[in-house]
Amino acid sequence: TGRKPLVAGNWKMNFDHLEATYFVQKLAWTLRDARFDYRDCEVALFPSFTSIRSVQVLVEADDLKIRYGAQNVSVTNQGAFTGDISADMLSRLGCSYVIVGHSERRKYHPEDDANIVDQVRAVLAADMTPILCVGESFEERRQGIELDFAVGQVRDVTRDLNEAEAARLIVAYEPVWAIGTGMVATAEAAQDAAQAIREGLAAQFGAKVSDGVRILYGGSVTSRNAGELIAMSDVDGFLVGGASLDVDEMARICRLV
Ligand code: G2H
Repeated sequence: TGRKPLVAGNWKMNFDHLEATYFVQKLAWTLRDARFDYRDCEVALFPSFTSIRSVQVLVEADDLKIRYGAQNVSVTNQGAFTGDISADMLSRLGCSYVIVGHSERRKYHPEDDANIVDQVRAVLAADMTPILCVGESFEERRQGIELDFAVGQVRDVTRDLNEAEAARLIVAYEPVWAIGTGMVATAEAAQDAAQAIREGLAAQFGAKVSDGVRILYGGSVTSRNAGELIAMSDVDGFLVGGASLDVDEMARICRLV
């Protein structure tokens, strides 16, 4: 496909900066021992804000090929916004990616589509790549409208982007019912959703853009199910939560991709 697979480890609210440092070192050693080739698969980690600087120092000191990013970002660039972190601050820490619109953010914080659109714009303006998360809840799946729902979520966030901006997106399809539940989507269901999202992007931005956009699957990914999921033609990698907290699991998933 020409799309380089990406394994993204979303640590959520886990690991302090010492645990993060230890993990990155151990993952780098494990992949080195396995003669893992970063040209075949990109590896990215998403620490808490408080650990990003430690990860940066280590990655730069040891010239690691592991990339990293943030789990969330402010929509404004600076000023009187107590507790917020701007996209520029993240890009100066060497972040390549920012996860935008994760269902846990949508659920626990007032993040609606308008806010998510602004986050995507802020990330793009700071020369980083947004990983836009979409996915239906159990209710939409029960009604059989899951594909329309996920495609609609992508459309709602991207409708005002131009082709060049859309081409820089990564989309993560994460059915909410599969997140942290151990109930992984079947490979066929993940493929159907990824394909529908790609077709939606093609209708909006043309085939050249949609062919290049990487679409990840997320939701209870482990080394036991990653192999059959990545075999699907429109699944270009994973957003891994729980399993990304285990170095050996993370390394195994990277090697399957
Ligand atoms: C989905 C995923 C990572 P988990 O949220 O974003 O988490 O793999 O624990 O289901």
